[in-house]
Amino acid sequence: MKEFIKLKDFIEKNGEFVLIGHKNADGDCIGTMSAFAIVLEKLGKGFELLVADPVPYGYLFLKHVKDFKVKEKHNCKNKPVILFECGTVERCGIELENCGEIVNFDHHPDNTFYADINIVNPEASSVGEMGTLFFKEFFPDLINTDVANALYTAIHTDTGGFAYSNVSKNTFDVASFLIEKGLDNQLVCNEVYGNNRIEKTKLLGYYLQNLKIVKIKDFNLCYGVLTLKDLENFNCTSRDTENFANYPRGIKGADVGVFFLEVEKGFFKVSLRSKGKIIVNKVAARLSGGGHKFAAGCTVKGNFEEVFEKLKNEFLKDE
Ligand SMILES: [Mn+2]
Repeated sequence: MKEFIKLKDFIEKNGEFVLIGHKNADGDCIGTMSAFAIVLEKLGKGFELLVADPVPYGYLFLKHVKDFKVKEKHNCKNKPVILFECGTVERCGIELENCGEIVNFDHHPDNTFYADINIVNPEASSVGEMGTLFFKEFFPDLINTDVANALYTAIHTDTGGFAYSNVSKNTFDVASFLIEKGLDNQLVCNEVYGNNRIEKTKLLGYYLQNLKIVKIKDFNLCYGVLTLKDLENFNCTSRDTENFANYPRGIKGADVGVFFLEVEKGFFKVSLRSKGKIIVNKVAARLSGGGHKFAAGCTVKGNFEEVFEKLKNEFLKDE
């Protein structure tokens, strides 16, 4: 990408950076931020790492992730900022003041190109894939096992383990390159997928036990719901529900899977996943959310029944 050279200049000319992820940052976002932090450190640069929500436990093994600060507001003091996977500045969920030059590093098709440097590639499986290509081009000697593990975490989690429609030849090429650079893929998979709290696994059991499947027009939607009360009953928080959205789609006969998670009293985060027949980001966008064609989300106000009706009505409006 020709914008990569602008990012390289941006990194070289500045000394202190603010790296910021999107709200409810996922493995892709967190892994890529970790990789950038390691490379910046090796270049002798300073940085702060900010997110709006606590990092899910499975990513805490990545370098610098324990140093992520959870913030509602932040004064950037005119330092340069890199926003990861934020289609708009607001998407970071942190109220930012006095941003310096901004880099927008994303792979979502609904990105609004709001920054001074926009590096947006909707063809990429993940920002981890984009980050790997960037480092491979400009800082190949700085990619060690820690960087490779962080980028591989990003790619592996955002592609469902190389399973989704976003995977391309590039995705496998960068994975292969990361192996050359010392990737410990077993460590990554054990940490990310093999380290679940038992409370989380029991919550997952309850969630799966209560999945339902309904027909909307000509397609089947499978969904699961967790309320704040459910989380409390299982001694869990929203941090324990990462990837829960992928299970309903995995059901035979389901075209779309939906996970409804109550994130605040009377507000549900709605995560939509499609097997490929139904496009879901249009519906999410009409409910003030967004995302990819086959993986999108939004937050909707109401009790569960109201939220479900709103979503169903949006699907009915689709041609
Ligand atoms: Mn991503």
